[in-house]
Amino acid sequence: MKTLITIALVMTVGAAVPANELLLWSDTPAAEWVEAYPIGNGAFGAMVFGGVDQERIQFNHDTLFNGQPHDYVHKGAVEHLPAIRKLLFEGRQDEAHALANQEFMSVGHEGSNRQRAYQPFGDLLLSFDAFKEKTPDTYRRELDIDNAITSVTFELDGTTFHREVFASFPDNVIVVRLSANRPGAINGTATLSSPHDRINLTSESDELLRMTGQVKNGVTSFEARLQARVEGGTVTAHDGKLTIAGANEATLILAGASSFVNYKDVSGDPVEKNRKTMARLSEKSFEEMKGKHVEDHRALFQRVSLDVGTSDQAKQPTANRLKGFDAGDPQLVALFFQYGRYLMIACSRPGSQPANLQGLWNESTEPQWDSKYTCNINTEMNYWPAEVTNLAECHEPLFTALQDLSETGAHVATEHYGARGWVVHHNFDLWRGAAPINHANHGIWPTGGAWMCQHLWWHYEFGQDRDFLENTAYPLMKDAALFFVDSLVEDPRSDKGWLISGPSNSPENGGLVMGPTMDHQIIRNLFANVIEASQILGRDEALRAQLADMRKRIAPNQIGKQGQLQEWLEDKDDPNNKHRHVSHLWGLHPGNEIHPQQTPELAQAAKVTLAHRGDGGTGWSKAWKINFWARLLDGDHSFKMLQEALQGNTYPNLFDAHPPFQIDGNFGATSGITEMLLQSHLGEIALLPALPAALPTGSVTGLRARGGFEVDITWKDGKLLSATIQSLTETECVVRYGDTQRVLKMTPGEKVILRGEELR
Ligand code: FUC
Repeated sequence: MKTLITIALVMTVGAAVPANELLLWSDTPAAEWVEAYPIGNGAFGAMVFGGVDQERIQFNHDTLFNGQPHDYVHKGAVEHLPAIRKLLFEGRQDEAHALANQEFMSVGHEGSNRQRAYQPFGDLLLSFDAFKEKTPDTYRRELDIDNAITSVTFELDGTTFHREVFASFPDNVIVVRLSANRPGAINGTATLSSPHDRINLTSESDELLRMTGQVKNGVTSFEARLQARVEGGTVTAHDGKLTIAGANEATLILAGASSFVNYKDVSGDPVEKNRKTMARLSEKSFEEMKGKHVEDHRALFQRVSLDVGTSDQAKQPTANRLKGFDAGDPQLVALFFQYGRYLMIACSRPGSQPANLQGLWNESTEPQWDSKYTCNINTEMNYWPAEVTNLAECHEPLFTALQDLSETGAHVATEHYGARGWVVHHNFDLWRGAAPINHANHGIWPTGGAWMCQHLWWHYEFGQDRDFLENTAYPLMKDAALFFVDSLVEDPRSDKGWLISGPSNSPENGGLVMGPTMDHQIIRNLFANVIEASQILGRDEALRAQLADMRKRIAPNQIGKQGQLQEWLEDKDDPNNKHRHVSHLWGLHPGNEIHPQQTPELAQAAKVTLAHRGDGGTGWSKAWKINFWARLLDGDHSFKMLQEALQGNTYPNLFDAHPPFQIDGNFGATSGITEMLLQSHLGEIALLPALPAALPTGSVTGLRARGGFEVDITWKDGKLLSATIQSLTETECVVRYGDTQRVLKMTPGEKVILRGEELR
């Protein structure tokens, strides 16, 4: 046991945080996929099981989807739009569903109206025959999220074996290191497997194994390439395996690539890509690769620290802390918060695909909901923590996808709505399908693109990058707004002249309608952001005026007869409906139009709605409620939702359990914990706005606030001790703590330290 503790300490030396704080660990190998530990470099990643005699490293590449480049547009759908709206205005929803299902949905593969699914790549399997049927004397498996290395250490027959696995972004490979404290002790085989078609294993040399194939039910081809380097001993290739014998140490390097070039083109050469990747590493030692990997990861990860106290429970295997999680284990809050940041770095880096429903990690050829991109909550939730927890670069893959979607979505806007601009419905896939899918009773929801535009605006708000605003964000946001300029309609049933959205859905609740509240909140937000951006850039004055005029006429939030916020135009909410989506609270979070201080009546109505919906729900639903309650400035209820999520919707490897695994809940929780400590959506920086009693003392560094600020906060006994605010630009900001406000005038780079007493 002593050896193991020493190793754990040695491995975290040099980290900015105390040992063990940023570790997931277990005293057994993973029996299930959701016990394995995830690693990733944005595009290429794996789940590492840590078996003693059989190690399974199940790997993914984020470009492996089934299907092929495809335009999902339903030509001529627009002809039926007036009739669908008319049926809805007349209250004939069943007929509207029937007509829309027939005439308005995507035209997908072989007549289906569905999109395509994310796929696993394959397995790297290591076998150690000498360990078969033996029980090690000691065993420890870890995921150190501070250095992004997962490791296994065990003692067997007097020898200590150590395995480290990481996915390097700079080198674009997965690296496995096998070592032992006795020379010549490394003996075993390594092979590759895949569930796809035309799998072929070949060796070009004794050190190299290649696996080629083609995605089942798809056209994308791929290659995985495994190189073994041994120190002492030998490596030989035969029968589709690499055999290592009598080595002191061995390094396995795995590269993976596909023929995907972009959503319209799959003519790339994965063999050539891998050859280049490997060639670049030919002179690099394991230590060099590891050093570069750790440095790259920490450059992002260590920007933020969170300390809310230590827990005795950290001495327990991580999974044992979940069921009984409460205020007595504050360290798990920090670990879960940082785990979300770890996962973001691992599954979304510049050049990769955005984080899908499972981030990057998927072992099934038929994953739940195709493990694609559901943008009626899930995709956006994935990116809630990106800016505020100082991982702005990780946001980029979403923006690249939005560029694609603005192209496919423009075709949908024309063919389905006769409108300018672009539109995305509730899902997209690698082929950037943007038309409605599955069924009219949830698939026709035109505000997916508009919601994702909020992320473009946030990227500007937090980072103040005018170039990004001008060249990337504004053109996309403006065109997204144009879609609604052309497609909002005046409600003929009312004399109020309200503009409404539709046909649409309040996500997944109640079927096709005209004018769901959420749509209006999203569109108001989009219009406001386009107006502000156009002012900053000094552009499009006429459009700005038009958007401002239309914005005022969009149907407002309404409070219903039970005091609830209405989900629809009509006052028909069922107080017993526990539906997981609480879409009409979008304006509370992630929107900014409902707030206890600025719109107290609406905030009260939001509370009534949350009371009706209850504290249950899927993983992401609870995660959203952490954020909602923090925005309602009720830190204790927010913490309760975190407790619900950890106790009931978290797997042993801390993956969110929808169930099944869906990564949004991880990111939603990281965002929610941040919202307890810092909010900046109302033109002021609110310090500790929703601090729960369960976290009375702590500190956080490196969070970001809108307007271009970095913020550190320390607190004790539930009260602010100090806050450090650094400005990126020449600016003025308002800082709030409770009811007290302070105005700061700052120059670029200036740091202002505020003491708690000054703000009380
Ligand atoms: C939406 C949600 C489900 C699930 C799916 C991927 O449809 O309603 O709960 O998260 O997306």
